[in-house]
Amino acid sequence: MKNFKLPIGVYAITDSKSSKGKVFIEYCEELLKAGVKIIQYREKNKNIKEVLEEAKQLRELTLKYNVTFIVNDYLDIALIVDADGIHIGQGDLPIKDVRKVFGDDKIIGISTHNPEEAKQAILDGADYIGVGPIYHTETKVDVCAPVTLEYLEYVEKNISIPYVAIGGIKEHNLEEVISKGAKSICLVSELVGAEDTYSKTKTINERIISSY
Ligand code: TZP
Ligand code: MG
Repeated sequence: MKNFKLPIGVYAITDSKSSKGKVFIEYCEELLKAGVKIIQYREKNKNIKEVLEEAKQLRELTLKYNVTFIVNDYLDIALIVDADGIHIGQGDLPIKDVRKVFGDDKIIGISTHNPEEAKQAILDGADYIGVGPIYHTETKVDVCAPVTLEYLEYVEKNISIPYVAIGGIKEHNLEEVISKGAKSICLVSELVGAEDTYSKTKTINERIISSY
């Protein structure tokens, strides 16, 4: 997508593992009501029909709230539900091939862990990159060691496309991430697993926005 910008504030991601049995569409609505402007559907533990059903539900909700909707991993489901974008990992289909099928008007994001991957993402035509895990995280399995604030600083200074900081970010270390210049920040378990997802998300989203 031409001139894509990530919205300043929380980049929300769904996660059934962190959600402590909450009803999927209910905690999603809390995230959106709290002011989140982008949400990624990410589900690693359900079968394809359940994934499709939830993706359809969240697509409806994001249209109602006018929020950008990204699907993790599943190109077929992103196409079926007409998502705004897809988020892929280093081990997934190459960006160039995804672009051929998904089209120029769609958003493609890719997770990166070092400067080489970030530079390659630009060459491949990614619209934004994920930068993480900044800190230790339990949410993503088979994740690499934390990339630390050092890689975040590198991206802030050297990478021209938008990025989202992710991984182990909580209310207590949020300031550190903001201080490096991150404007789009993803907290998964901290928000999805919060006792009051709405209030926690609202507070954190406003803290990021008011820093700029
Ligand atoms: N990619 C890198 S870390 C991560 C993903 C999807 C999970 C982040 O979850 P949390 O709970 O905010 O550490
Ligand atoms: Mg993936």
